[in-house]
Amino acid sequence: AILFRMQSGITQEFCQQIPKVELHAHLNGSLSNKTIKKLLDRRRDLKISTAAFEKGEQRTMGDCFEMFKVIHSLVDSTEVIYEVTKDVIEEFSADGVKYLELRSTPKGLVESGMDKRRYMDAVVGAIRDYKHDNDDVIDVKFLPSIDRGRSIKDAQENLKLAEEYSISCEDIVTGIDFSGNPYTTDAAKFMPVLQGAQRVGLKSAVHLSEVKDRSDETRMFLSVPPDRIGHGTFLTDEEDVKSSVLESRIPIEVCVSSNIASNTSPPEHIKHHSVWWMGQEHPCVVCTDDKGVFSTGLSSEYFIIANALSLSEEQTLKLSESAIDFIFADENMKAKLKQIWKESKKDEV
Ligand code: 6MZ
Repeated sequence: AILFRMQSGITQEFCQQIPKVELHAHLNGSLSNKTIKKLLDRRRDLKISTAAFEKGEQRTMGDCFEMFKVIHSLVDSTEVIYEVTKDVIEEFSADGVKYLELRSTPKGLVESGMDKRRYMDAVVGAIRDYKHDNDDVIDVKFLPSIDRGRSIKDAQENLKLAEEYSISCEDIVTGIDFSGNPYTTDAAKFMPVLQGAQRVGLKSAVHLSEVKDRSDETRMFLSVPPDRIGHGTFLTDEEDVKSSVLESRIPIEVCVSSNIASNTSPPEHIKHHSVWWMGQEHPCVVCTDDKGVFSTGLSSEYFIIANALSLSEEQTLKLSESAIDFIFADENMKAKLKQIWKESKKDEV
């Protein structure tokens, strides 16, 4: 159990120690250096330069999407998907995450015989096996992603798979993610897909206003509406958008390091848009986005937020607990998690 200290100033250790919920993690962006190195060593034939992986925090949004391409060339079979999914779950668990929603774009690759269905099976299988082999230390859900950089046909296929797996694997697939390069400008074509997801009862986490000047698109997607907002970096640019989000109480998934590294947020933590939203008591969930690509972890993100907002230890724990209300899971799961938080407070001083 956690021993609360009276003094102010949150430590990295404290953030590591508290139970946490991770709701915005792209599988292939979450591969650690260790996992990448393992894959690079195995695939010397691809002659991938390691330079792309050495930039650390000096990465623009463009660099990130270049990195995803490189990572995708390494994660090219169902065996590798299965393996890296387990690695990522293990790392989140070691960082104190008790409930994780992993999102990933189902892909097919003719060369390795991997089709989208096998991709789904590999992720679901890894989640099940990890839980089984590790005494239920972490609960994991899978949100198939729709990539706005790809075609509408691709999106519809992913939606269909998400729907099918939400029936056959209802304990694991509970919703979808809408993501991809935010600079693509024809996202309107995906409206029927988001509406379709809602119609079949899938929850949706939608990247909104991650980059500037997307207010029309944001208004359109907000009309669905999504169940959670990814980033929402520029939601406050337009009065009507800002007030409709405030009124809707749709939670915002906050990814500070990702936004700073991809240059959509100023480097000072205190200037991150989430500080304004939290000041309005709007629901916000601290997340990592791509812990590998941005060299971060969930406890580091809590450390950043807690210090930017001068939170006490109690307030930081309360913030991590508040995320439980926004998970894409049923009431039993919420009750199970609330019990974990309760236990962690037992020795409060
Ligand atoms: C939008 C992002 C993202 O699906 O192959 N992705 N989409 N904004 C971001 N901010 C930095 N970070 C990651 O994981 C990689 C994919 O996740 C999405 C992109 O579509 C990227 O190709 P998966 O597991």
